[in-house]
Amino acid sequence: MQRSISIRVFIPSISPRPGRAVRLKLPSIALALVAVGLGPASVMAEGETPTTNITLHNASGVFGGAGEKARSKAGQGLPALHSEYQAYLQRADAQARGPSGFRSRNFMAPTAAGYVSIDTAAARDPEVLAADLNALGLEGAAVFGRVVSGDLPMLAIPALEALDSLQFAYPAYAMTQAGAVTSQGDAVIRADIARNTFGVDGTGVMVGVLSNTFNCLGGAPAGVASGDLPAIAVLEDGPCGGQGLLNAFPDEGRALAEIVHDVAPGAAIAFHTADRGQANLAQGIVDLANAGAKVITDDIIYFAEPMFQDGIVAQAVDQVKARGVSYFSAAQNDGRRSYESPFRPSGFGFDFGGQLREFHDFDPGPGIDTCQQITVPVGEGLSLIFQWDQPFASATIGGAGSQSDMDILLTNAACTGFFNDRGGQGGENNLGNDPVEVVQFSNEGPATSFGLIIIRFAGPAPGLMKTVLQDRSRAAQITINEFDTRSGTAYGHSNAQGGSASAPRFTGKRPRSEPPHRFRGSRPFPRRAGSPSCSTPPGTGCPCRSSASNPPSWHRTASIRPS
Ligand SMILES: [Ca+2]
Ligand SMILES: [Ca+2]
Ligand SMILES: [Ca+2]
Repeated sequence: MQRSISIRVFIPSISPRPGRAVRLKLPSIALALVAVGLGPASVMAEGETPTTNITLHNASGVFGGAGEKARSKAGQGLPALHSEYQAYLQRADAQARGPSGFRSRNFMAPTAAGYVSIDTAAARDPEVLAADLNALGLEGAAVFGRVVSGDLPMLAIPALEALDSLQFAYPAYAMTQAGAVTSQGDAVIRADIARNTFGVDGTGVMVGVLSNTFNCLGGAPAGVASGDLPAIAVLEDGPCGGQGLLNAFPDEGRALAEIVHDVAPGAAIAFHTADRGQANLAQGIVDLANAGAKVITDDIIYFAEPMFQDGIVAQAVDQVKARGVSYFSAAQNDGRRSYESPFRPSGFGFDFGGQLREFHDFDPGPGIDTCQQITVPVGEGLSLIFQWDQPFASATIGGAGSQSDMDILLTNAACTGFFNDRGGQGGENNLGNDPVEVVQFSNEGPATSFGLIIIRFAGPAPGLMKTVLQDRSRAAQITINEFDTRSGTAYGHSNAQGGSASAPRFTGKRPRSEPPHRFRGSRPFPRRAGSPSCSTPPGTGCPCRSSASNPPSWHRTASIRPS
């Protein structure tokens, strides 16, 4: 059944300021009126009653029916994942292939053998939530602060709704940082020179490594035999055979360890998986420090880590830093694929439950443009993370969470129809939860031109909003065609107060998507430092420190793949 909701057009605040002309670009929704042929667009003055409705294709899938916005404890694609998995189990070939044969259309979904890695926030006591989730079959539960993470049977997703102990649950969307070059790390950071000059080789120091997995491909014994690896203490390995971005390249942990061994052949190495959610990564950082690691490195980002404050993983980094650990996290390769802006009222929006839900004006000038054009080539996957500068509920026990419900929605090029039936939309009810939305979309064609709209659905306008195109290599093919601010993309624990960001140094052929000047000398590879971040205790509000006042420490590394 397809339902739709009526979208009304308001123009309450477009009257020009004295002495200043308003250049009104064809507003997307006014365009929509014409495009869908539902009658003449009517532009109304403030106070008038809207009379013209338009219909957005399948909008009910994003917002629910009229009236209250749908609120589900399991969000960001978890219900869709459950439906997909159920449909798979009913297929004729599922019996033979088993749970491991399941492949979600959501290319980000962190699934493995019938389970999905989730991050959850407790409504009250995290230990009570952990017990409730364990009763639903959660594997590898980890508790850190307010967050409980682990691998949940996908069939148990509907049961989350009934848990009083649960505030919200999301898939633990994450990614490792892989490259195409094997271990040039030694020469790149000139460790060979340092060893000879200072007579050091890491003897007496333990290095902790966190990444997806260590020995799913089975190469560890050979690595030890060939001298590429020392004997490694594996505190916890990740699940093998996992799907999603995080496990696209298994055993990056072993690749990292091989580089560490090249650089510091005398150092002991310990590994802990960064899989199974943010709490497991945070706990793994602490566990490595407890095991004696004095230097810890990882190449993971969880997409829902806060951009504007220290989340639980960054808090774990800060914690071990205070104990004397040096922490290095890969800053990844997202260049400047980020849009940053305060919320600008456009005067346009739609009526939902009797209230105006206002669209963001992307045009910083006098014009108004509520539809940001983007190009997604056929076959490409879009994964867009959207956050705003309000407190994360998950960052602190008892925190109030987001005061506003902001949405980001992927539409057709004219911004008249949603694609929620083919991908994940950023339309969660965020009030009291984390201020984060994720858009996930695999373009099966034929269209390549799309639009993005940002909506202030409820609560005050954020002071700063930010999107990051967060995808390995594929994002280079996706272009933001207007109002692109090309802002910094390093966020999460690589931006923590206590950590240092590592950027891969380019050592091979230049990808055609990047201009040559970026690769001269020892410039860091594409990622630009300096997403804003909070300097105050999390949950108490979120004044941001700018990139200028928070210069990260940059360290060169090589790109990696396990040998
Ligand atoms: Ca404007
Ligand atoms: Ca536009
Ligand atoms: Ca929202």
